[in-house]
Amino acid sequence: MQAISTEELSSFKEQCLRELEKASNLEMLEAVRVGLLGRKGAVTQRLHALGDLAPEQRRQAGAVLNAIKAELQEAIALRRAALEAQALQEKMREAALDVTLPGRGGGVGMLHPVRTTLWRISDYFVSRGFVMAEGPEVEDDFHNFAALNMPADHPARAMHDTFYLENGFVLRTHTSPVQIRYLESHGSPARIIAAGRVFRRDSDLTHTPMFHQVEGLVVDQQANMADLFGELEAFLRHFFEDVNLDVRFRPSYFPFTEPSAEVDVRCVACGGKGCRICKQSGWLEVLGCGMVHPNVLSHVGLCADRHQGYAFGLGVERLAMLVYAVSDLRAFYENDLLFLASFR
Ligand code: 2U9
Repeated sequence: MQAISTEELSSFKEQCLRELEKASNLEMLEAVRVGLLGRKGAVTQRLHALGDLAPEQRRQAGAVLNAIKAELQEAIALRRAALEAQALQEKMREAALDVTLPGRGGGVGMLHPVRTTLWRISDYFVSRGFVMAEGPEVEDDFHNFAALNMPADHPARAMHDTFYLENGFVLRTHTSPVQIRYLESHGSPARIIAAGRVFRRDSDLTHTPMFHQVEGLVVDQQANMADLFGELEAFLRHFFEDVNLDVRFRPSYFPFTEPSAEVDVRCVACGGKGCRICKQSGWLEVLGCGMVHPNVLSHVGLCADRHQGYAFGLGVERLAMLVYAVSDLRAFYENDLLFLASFR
């Protein structure tokens, strides 16, 4: 066989290196490697063909070819490392998260109108020196009923549409048990308000099974009906933002107060002329109140001869409906964002 010239081997090497450079990804590089250094690759075939040469030429060409093979192996390794780094960069770019992107649909929340109303009411009474008291929503029969002068079989229990739980417990039907617990632990004098959720089995335009009450209680040695009426009139004029608002007290009945009264304000919708909201009466009932029944004082261990007290209670949703002119109480609890956002 004819000798292989140095020029030919050098141009073969250049050609191999150009092919290598054309490999733009790892798959192409592997194909080039097999095409050059694989069992039937161009370099391998040339090495096999050395056997046909005369010994001196075989030695010379063999040395050059082996040097080319080593150079190609090194070039392939370098190219593979570069392509692997490039592939990793691409993968990282694709998987990258832009943590500075703004979130989707992140609206700003707001207080529920019932909560705003409850806070307005309790803030007012706190400004009048009342202390906020709290208690459990699951109550026993004594604190929810018996201590409030409603012994078993008392007809007033039926008015409360109670949710009964196991072992004689109930979901509190009013916040009055909070005051009972407060009087049990603190005694007299007391000047407190209890505000929170109460539960009754009732649901229509003006009732939901869960609603909120704010109740107030003053117990000392001289609390009287005149103070009670004055306190409530001032509160209602503040709440409805009308310093001349007409307020009237009507005799009523509650088991836990004696005497008892219901409180009306001149209709804030029609000014007293008569409308759908006041059912043409010109007045809106907004509160209940009275002097704490002596039996209630006795139940918390206070001597009814030496202590007296007044109490009042209101439904927060009812007042919220009046100030915000909402006709269906259930709208407050349907989670309609359009309805709720209208109170912003
Ligand atoms: C104690 C003693 C007496 C709380 C009172 C009312 C009158 C009243 C209603 C208003 C609307 C309930 O939500 S409503 O249906 N409440 O009319 N509540 S006096 O009397 C008490 C409380 C605690 C120890």
